[in-house]
Amino acid sequence: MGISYEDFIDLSYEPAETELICSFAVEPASDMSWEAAASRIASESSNGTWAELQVEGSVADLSATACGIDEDAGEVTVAYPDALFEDGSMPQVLSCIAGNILGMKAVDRIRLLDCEWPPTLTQTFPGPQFGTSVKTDLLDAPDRPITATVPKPKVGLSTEQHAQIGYEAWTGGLDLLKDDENLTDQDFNPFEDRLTESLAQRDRAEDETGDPKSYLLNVTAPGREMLERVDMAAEHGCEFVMVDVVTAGWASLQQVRERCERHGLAIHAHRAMHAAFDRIPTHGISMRVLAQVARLCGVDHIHTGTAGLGKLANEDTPGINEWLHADLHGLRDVLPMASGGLHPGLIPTLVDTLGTNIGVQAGGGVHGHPDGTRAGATAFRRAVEAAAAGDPLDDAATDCPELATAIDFWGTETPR
Ligand code: RUB
Ligand code: CA
Repeated sequence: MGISYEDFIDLSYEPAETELICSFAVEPASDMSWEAAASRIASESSNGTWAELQVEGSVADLSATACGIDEDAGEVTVAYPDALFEDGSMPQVLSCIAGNILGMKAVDRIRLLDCEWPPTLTQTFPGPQFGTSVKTDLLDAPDRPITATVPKPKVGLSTEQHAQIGYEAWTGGLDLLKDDENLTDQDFNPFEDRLTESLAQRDRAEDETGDPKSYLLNVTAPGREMLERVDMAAEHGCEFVMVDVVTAGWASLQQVRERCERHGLAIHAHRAMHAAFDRIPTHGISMRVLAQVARLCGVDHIHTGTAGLGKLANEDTPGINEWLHADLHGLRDVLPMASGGLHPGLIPTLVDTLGTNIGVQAGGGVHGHPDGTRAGATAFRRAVEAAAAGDPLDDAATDCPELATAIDFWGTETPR
């Protein structure tokens, strides 16, 4: 039998419950009809090619079907049969649904907007070990966002300076110290020294405050080295590791997730480089899908932006967070982290928009406080508590001079 592009489109097709459904925003090339573009998307992302093929047997069972075209919305829906996918392999899944099609000449632009993950495929992935339960099980923050800070400047601080900033931030009131995305194992702040010195300061801060404190240690590295760093984090008593999930890659993340299960370590996902995929709204892969992929692979936290309040461009933070909190065939939920240009004056609107089942993170908005890191941490924590309780920020500032100073200094402006 021959298979060609027409075999990959059936607009009356009703997908089976086991199929993965993907929606794409599409701009067909000028010489392509919607049907021609849609059938090429389904073909190239499953088992077709440009030439008509003579095949025997059941190979057509692996073909995807373009089953919906909405020209007004500019969207195409494609259903993928379960047998097309290797169980639990995110690289393989993405090589289908977000692979060659992104460069196909039949479309001028194409963006993977959203996926409906079927139970069968979903359950071949581990999902998060802890998810939002870290708020209560590892930290004492049932009713408020957890709070984190990243030392600034991002790189260049010595190990001692880094750990000291951690101590100030923890004792000032924050739950988490976080490494920055490009701080890994450099001469000015070697990995193992940073790990031991930061944890020593964490223990000191825990003793002094009586509150649980934790450290998001960036273990991002090539291959085996990353797993060794995960092992070291566990040996020294970390509760979390941080991974730059996009730059490290999904296969590496899957390996880390497996190793973290052995140690009971949670994973904080930084999304540096996501904007290469999601910033141009008409092309690439949406942040929504990147967050879905991260959840399946098993991160416990992921950065999802600030709903437009901070310094970075974000798409639909509330919608992504809602998806991360919702049921996914028994997989655990994920705690979304809001970060990038936040400071106390932005927190009431942020919490109003995103709720309290999130983490909030500030670098400049803590360490740039006129009275330094500890005062900045106190102001940030107080702002988060007030917002979670629904109290006006100005009222909270009356018993927190650090917050009053922060509000005077930064107001409620979005930084650029
Ligand atoms: C925060 C910071 C984080 C970004 C990441 O520092 O640099 O790495 O928030 O962005 P600051 P996103 O608080 O000084 O801006 O969370 O959007 O991935
Ligand atoms: Ca950063």
